[in-house]
Amino acid sequence: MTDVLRPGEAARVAGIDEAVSLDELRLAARNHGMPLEALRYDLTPPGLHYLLVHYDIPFLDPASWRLEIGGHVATPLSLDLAALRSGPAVTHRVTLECAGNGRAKLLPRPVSQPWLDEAVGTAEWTGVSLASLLEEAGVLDGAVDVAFTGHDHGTERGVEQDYCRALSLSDAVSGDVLVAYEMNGAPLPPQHGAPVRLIVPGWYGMAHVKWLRSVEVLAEPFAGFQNEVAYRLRADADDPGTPVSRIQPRALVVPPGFPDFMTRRRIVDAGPVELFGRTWSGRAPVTGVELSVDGGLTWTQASLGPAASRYAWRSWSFTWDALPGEYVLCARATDERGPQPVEAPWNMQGMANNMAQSVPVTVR
Ligand SMILES: Nc1nc2c(c(=O)[nH]1)N[C@H]1C(S)=C(S)[C@@H](COP(=O)(O)O)O[C@H]1N2
Ligand SMILES: [Mo]
Repeated sequence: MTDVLRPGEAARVAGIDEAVSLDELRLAARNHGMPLEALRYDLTPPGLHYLLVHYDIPFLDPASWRLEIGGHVATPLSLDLAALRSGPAVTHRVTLECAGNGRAKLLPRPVSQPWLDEAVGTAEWTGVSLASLLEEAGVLDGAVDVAFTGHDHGTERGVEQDYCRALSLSDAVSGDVLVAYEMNGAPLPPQHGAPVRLIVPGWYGMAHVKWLRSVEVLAEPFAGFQNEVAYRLRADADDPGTPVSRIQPRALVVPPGFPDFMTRRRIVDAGPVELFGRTWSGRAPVTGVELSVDGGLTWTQASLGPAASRYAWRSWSFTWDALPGEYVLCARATDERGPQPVEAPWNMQGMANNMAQSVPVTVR
């Protein structure tokens, strides 16, 4: 059955025994994750970076593209790509993660893009600071929010819309927000927002508006769908919920050994096994990573690698003396606000589930 919801209808939650549907499979085939073995790269090669597109990837001509900056400002700006590129360039290394990462592991499962653990990637984004563009436009007194609109258009739960997200004015002008035109030193690929996207370091993916068309300064609080309806942590359909914002702490391990084709269960030879992974958090720096080989019953500290950037993942490693048997590896990160949970934090839309990853392993 196709889920075309009427305006205002809540996202659907699957029945306890309901399998992933063709609609969810279609979304999963369009929106791919990062294969976990690519955690090895400091910078994710663009084809391996996860991808999430609500509607269609728009077909845009960079030569005629313009960015309109307007609303509650003294001097509206209309910039082409050359004007944007002539501004002072800034580069930040940023880990992006979809707020729906981990959704498919929730029970019952909210029906949407069915991510497991892999909706993540790290890139170097180059562009102009949003704060400097807003300063040039001259934000007027009384401004509260800034709305960012993309060129893509669709319907979602019965509401027709351009993809649009807002930040508060204070979040928009602080925290190194970028209007980015390069990913890892090359023009943005179409699927990642060409020619220009927003980058909001430390925030879940939904804030990083791709195919950016306009920046509008608002004197009233923004009430658009993606902020008020879609990206909220709700306990049930009547709960107005709280907005999803910064990335919760997470650690992932590169699955060791080799996989079984169908189940992806790992097979490892007994002896010392060098485990390697990444950890990140958008709310506070990660202070530690712990590893469990018994499914989360007992934990041991792993070693953290150097912190290369405050907005990007960090490596960690652990030597496991593996004896023959069956194991479930788990990794969990801690930041100054606490560790990742071992139980999934359930909410209606399956957002911000940072429950610890588990990897079944057979040691032979
Ligand atoms: N215009 C637009 N921007 C968007 C989206 C979108 O559908 N349209 N998806 C958002 C979501 S939900 C995520 S997780 C990130 C994904 O960025 P990536 O595909 O470059 O990894 O883009 C965000 N920006
Ligand atoms: Mo997302």
